[in-house]
Amino acid sequence: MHASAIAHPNVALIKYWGKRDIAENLPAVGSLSVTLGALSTETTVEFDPALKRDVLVLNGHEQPLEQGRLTACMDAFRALAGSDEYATVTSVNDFPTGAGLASSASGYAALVTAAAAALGLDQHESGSSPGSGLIDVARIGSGSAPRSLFGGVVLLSIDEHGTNCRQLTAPAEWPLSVAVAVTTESKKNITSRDGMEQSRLTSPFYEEWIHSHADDLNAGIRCAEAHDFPALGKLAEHNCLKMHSVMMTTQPALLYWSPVTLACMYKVMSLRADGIPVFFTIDAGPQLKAVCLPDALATVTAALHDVPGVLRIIAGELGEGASVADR
Ligand code: 2P0
Repeated sequence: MHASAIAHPNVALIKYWGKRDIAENLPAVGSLSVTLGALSTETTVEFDPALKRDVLVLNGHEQPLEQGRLTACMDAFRALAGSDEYATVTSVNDFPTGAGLASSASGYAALVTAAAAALGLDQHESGSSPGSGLIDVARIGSGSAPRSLFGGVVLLSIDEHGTNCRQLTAPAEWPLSVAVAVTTESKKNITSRDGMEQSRLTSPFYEEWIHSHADDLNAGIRCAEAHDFPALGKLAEHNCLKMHSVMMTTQPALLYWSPVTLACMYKVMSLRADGIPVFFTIDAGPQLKAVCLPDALATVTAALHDVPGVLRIIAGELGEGASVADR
């Protein structure tokens, strides 16, 4: 009753910030993302009838089960699987955890993939894609996690039934590269979960963010389907800055950028002015992600590496969806 799975984090180009339903962890808006092949989480789930509760060991350290997040996800999984056993979940990230690099997305995607494999549930799902049950369970763990179940360019949409998620383009179908400029290895002070609720309650721009989001998402889908890189870049930077304007006008302010983040933004804009196909996006942390066409990756990586304060660059191609590593 154990299995391991590997999943990659993802970065949203059309972002999610704010919830429709806190108890269900249902995002207020859909999102469009790319899966990052260069970063990985490996998670092992071992069900054990002797356990009286779930246990989480993250990067070698047992964790307090904060906010009941893991428990809520595992309870949803047990309901789906018709099981009542608790499990030990052992997860390792090969990148900074809780620092705006979507470790919760890859973590929960790997968790549900491993848990399903441990119980043989994945063999009942149709085809090779995760079924809607697993998508909803991953979402209970983290609103961005369903996206990491898929590779390439991924769409997460919200409707009256809950969460839907699917691949828009496979990595080989539309090859893109991503360079992550790591500006700190530290954990952020405020989690996305708490931050987005504060934004909903206090930012004067929150309503407009929600109101204008469907147009951004639909335009993003059209760009991905047409493989229109320049149009996707313009839209993604606009959507990113719109989300950060909501964050900055939250009370107390959520200012996730550092001076190094800003310097990287200027660097990306100047590369683009020189004809390099690249755009930036930034999440709930100071790391900058530069998305580019594969031929530009070496130039983009070198340019960001030279920005003072950048600690290192993690660069690579788009990754595949979560997969079982061992059972
Ligand atoms: C995103 N972020 O779309 C946005 C952009 C961060 C900024 O989804 O509460 O860790 O677990 O659903 O998924 C981060 O939020 O939050 C996130 P929960 P999650 O990628």
